[in-house]
Amino acid sequence: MIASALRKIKTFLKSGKIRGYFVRPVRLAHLGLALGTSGKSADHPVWQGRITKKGHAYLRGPGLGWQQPGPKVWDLTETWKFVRTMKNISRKLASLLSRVGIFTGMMLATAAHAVNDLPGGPAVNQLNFAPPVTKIAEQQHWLHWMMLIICTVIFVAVFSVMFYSIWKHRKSVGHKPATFSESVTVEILWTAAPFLIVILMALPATKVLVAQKDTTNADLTVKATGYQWKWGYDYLKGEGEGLSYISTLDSTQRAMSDAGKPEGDNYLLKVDNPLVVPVGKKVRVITTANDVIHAFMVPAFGIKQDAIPGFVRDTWFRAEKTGDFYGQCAELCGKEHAYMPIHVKVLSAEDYSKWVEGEKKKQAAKADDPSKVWALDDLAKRGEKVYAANCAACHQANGKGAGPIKPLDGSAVVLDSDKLKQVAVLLNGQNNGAMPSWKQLSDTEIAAVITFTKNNWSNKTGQIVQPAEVLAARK
Ligand code: HEC
Ligand SMILES: [Cu+2]
Repeated sequence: MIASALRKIKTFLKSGKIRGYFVRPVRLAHLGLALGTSGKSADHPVWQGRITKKGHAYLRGPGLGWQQPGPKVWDLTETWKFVRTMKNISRKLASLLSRVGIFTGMMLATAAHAVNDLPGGPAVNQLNFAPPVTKIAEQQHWLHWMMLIICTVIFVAVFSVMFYSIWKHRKSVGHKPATFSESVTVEILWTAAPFLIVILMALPATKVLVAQKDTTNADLTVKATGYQWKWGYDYLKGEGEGLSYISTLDSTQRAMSDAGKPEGDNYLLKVDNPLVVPVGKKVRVITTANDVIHAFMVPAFGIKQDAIPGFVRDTWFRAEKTGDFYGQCAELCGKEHAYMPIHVKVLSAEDYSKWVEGEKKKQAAKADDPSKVWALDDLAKRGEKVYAANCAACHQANGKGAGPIKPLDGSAVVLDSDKLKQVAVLLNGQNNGAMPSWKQLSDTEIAAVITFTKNNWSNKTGQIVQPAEVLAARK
């Protein structure tokens, strides 16, 4: 490295631009300095300079031979080395930057074709929080930016002072360290100032936090229950009281995921039955879970609340806009954690009333009379649907199960002539919940799915379980 640098300098000196006449006084001053000669010779027309391989400088003036080797002129060669390194670095940086540029350009181009922002849901290349739809979310944004700005200002101020001081007082320019230790003024200042700043940030943050937790005086109370892997919504109080349904991932989404071919802006966010709420009304969401911990999160509303089995937690929101808003289970809850999205549909007051009416009618029509006596074929047909919706994810469509999930095809429990055995498994679960309890299904649904399993695949028991038998077993 140094050898080659020297060679370059030698060529430069020999190039004629310099021989016999130092065109650049600065350079000569350098050499002169290195040789210990006076700077005056700088503009003498007939000085000649040369540098040996070892970095020694020779100087020849009028009437003088080559002077004995002076001190090494590393300053020149080092300067040259530095310039070369800097050039190298900047060239490498430029090529890296252009490569990064090309790469992101490609990514943006492909992404732009594939998906668009989902209003109320995630945006393409989203950096900021979701656009707020509630006062709370708005305040969270404000807090976030306020604190980020304060932190940035402090960061820049502290590091500027630090770097400036280090640079300005470095040893190589001859600075001697000060010898004082302890300064009461400074110590009081740097304790009091951060304390004040923290208090200033904590005050508004606490205000928002308290507002977030104030779930009183709700217009509507909905219980959200986390299941592996879906949400159950029960309207407990307010308009729509008594409505209750399960919200699962839309089956087309599951198919796309299985095929590895995502499509659409609401990929894995589309559900069969969204949570429907009225606009401008305070909605209290009570969260709990049936199996493991889940979490109910809707970013646009600024809410995120754990749903814990055996516990009840709550949160609230008042949506200020109608529309569709999306969230997801936000607590790792098993292998299909990514498949239990939350879709909240905010309707105007009239639309909401209409929706409630319609749902009430539907539920009444669907409400199965548990005392109805079914024919085997009808019940099994109904059971096939229940099975596909609830059981096939684990036991497979062919009833063979997988790994620790026992097969139902040929299972002793399913074939047993004591029908109550399987009824008990479905109502209570088995093996500490490895097989979950299905008591949230209706008597008819449970009776139907049992009848289906008892008369499908190689199971040909001819047995039928009537809803009344399930109802009786519940007690
Ligand atoms: C989350 C996965 C999962 C789902 C969903 C599920 N099961 Fe199971 N099921 C299991 C596991 C695991 C077992 C085995 C438990 C054990 O080790 O004893 C099991 C066992 C059973 C058994 C007992 C089998 C035997 O031979 O002991 C029956 C009956 C059964 N399930 C029926 C159903 C029905 C009907 C549904 C739908 C309503 C269903 N399961 C949904 C996981 C599941
Ligand atoms: Cu979950």
